[in-house]
Amino acid sequence: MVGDMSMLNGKPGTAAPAPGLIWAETGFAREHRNGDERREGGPAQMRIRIAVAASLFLLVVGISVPGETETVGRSKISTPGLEIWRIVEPEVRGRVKAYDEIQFKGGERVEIRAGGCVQTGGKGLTWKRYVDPQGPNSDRLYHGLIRLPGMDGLRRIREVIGTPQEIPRDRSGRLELGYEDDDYSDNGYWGKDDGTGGQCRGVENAWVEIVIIRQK
Ligand SMILES: [Ca+2]
Repeated sequence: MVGDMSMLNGKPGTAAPAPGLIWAETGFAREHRNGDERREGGPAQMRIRIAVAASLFLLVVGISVPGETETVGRSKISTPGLEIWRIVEPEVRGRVKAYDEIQFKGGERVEIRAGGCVQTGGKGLTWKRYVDPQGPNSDRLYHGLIRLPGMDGLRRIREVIGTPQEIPRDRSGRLELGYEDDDYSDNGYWGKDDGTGGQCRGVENAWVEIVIIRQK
């Protein structure tokens, strides 16, 4: 799919917009409406946002798409110096899953965004927010997890959202995403409901975006 301009033919409101446009629309929309995301105003943050805005602008107007790839549940936009991954419906049926195609090198800066809801299983309304779950046992369960090279172990995604992460210079490796639960067998994205206490009413299925500033 690299450089395939046919991917850009979809228009908002048509039955099957191009995947890249879905991304652009949802990415911008989330900047303004998703309470899971915290924003900071530092120079690094600004640099990332400018880079992302520039790449999405090029994508939307169709001037140039340096590289776009898509596999089931994952898509990537890459430009020189920048790579953006979107993972739709991250795995929640196990403690941890490695994403081998998403690789980091020492010195790279990474921004993480995430949101949406997950089926956690059980009786009644059982969907919960992926980043900031609420309801019984949500103090110890139901959080989406992440591990980047250099992290001692899995961390809750909510702890790293909005704070640019830097990969230690002597480390490299792949992305790992995980999930907290005491029964993984009934998890997934089936049987959508409004969630415990209505926390998932009108909320999409879980997603994670990884923005990587490549070292020159
Ligand atoms: Ca469960």
